[in-house]
Amino acid sequence: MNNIDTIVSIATPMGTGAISVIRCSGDNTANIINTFFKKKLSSRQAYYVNFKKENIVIDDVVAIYYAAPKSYTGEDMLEIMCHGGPVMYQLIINEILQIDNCRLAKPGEFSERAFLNNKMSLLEAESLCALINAKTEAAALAARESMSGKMTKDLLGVDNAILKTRIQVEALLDFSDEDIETEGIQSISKLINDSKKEISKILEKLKNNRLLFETSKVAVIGKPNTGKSSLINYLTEDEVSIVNKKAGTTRDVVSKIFSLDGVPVTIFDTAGIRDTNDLIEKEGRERALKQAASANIVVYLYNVSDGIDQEDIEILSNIRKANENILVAANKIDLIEKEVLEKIKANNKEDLFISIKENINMNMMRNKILEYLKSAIKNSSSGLYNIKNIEHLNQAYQEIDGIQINLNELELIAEKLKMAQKNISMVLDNNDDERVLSGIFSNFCIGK
Ligand SMILES: Nc1nc2c(ncn2[C@@H]2O[C@H](COP(=O)(O)OP(=O)(O)OP(=O)(O)O)[C@@H](O)[C@H]2O)c(=O)[nH]1
Ligand SMILES: [Mg+2]
Repeated sequence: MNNIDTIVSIATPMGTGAISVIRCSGDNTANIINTFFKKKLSSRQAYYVNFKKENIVIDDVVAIYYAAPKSYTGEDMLEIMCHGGPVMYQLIINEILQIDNCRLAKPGEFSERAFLNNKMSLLEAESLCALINAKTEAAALAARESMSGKMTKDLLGVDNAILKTRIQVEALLDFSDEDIETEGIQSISKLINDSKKEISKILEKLKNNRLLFETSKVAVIGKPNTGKSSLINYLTEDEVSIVNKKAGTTRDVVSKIFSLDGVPVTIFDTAGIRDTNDLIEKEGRERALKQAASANIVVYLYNVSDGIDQEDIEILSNIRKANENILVAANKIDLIEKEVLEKIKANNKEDLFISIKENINMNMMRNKILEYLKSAIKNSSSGLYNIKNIEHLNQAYQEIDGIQINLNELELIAEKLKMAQKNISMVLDNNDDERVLSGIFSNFCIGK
């Protein structure tokens, strides 16, 4: 541990507040305590003390010393709670930085040290990162749960169960007694089914939670006057866009971030697409198509009274070239007779039929958007919910799912179980250098 810098950072948000917390971690912590408090602090006790530069009191503070290894980082640590405001904490930090080998911490460096000192698994560190970056309450709660190590525990449980199964399979390979074989195969079959169910449960949770940690993009596209701006206002419960009976109301792309049942979503309202000579409208149309290409999903609206015409088909095929995830919805169903609607529905079974104005089938709309988002993840989010983790677990599931329980296939069963375990260990692996080097810690905020 020698020659490692002692790192110093503000641990509370920048700006004004009643109290600021400064954190130090490293070998020189005791030196900092001696220099500025001129007394010994017992570990894990709060002291009300003066932070002094020579004999001048800079601030009266509460200080807690955490002796290694019983600290967040596993190193000697000190937390100083000084009076709030950037001037005071900066004064104190500047003084501490005068001590040998003390420097400012990089983002996430405390957690990185905690990880390197085996204080937390990479999975926990990643969950912590997800917690810090959570955009909605649901995201924060899900991150908190996985940070508590539950997911790690569940994964370790499956890993253990598969290992147990492998041992039974290997043992069976050495037997030729028929009774033992029948009993053994039954027991293996049960163990395999249990593991499959458990992996599937964890996988589902990962997929669901994953949506919470990235802001998905939804682009609303359609011809003029189909209700795009009305939909944005409805979903965001806000007057984001101007709604008007005049076609061509929206010219620019308007966006708003909101929580769709806890899932952070940025929704984009776009200009209605039609053939036009109006240069501003033309530009709006180009922007709308660009937005459709970069969104996770496109909601395509048409007016149910007009039906899907040639122009819609052309626009849709244009969008489809860049984005396959299109939820098509017919709006304004309040304007047509029930019997007519039933006929149109029968001919367009895939579409969703709604009335934004009269709030018909709008819950279905919200659920459909969420369902589409789940299967339309574009960018790889950070942390536990990384696409790679999902792929590894998926692979583990496939391996186990592919097992034929048969006495003549014991070697193949053992091999598939081994592969499943290998994939689970990729998610669990504490020493996954690639992930560490890819800078997961740099996504953390300063002071964490
Ligand atoms: N009857 C009925 N009218 C609706 C419904 N949804 C929207 N409208 C009306 O349709 C008109 C156009 O709505 P907007 O939301 O401005 O449509 P838009 O697609 O954004 O239009 P542009 O920006 O011009 O492309 C407004 O008068 C809305 O009140 C609906 O479900 N039923
Ligand atoms: Mg509009």
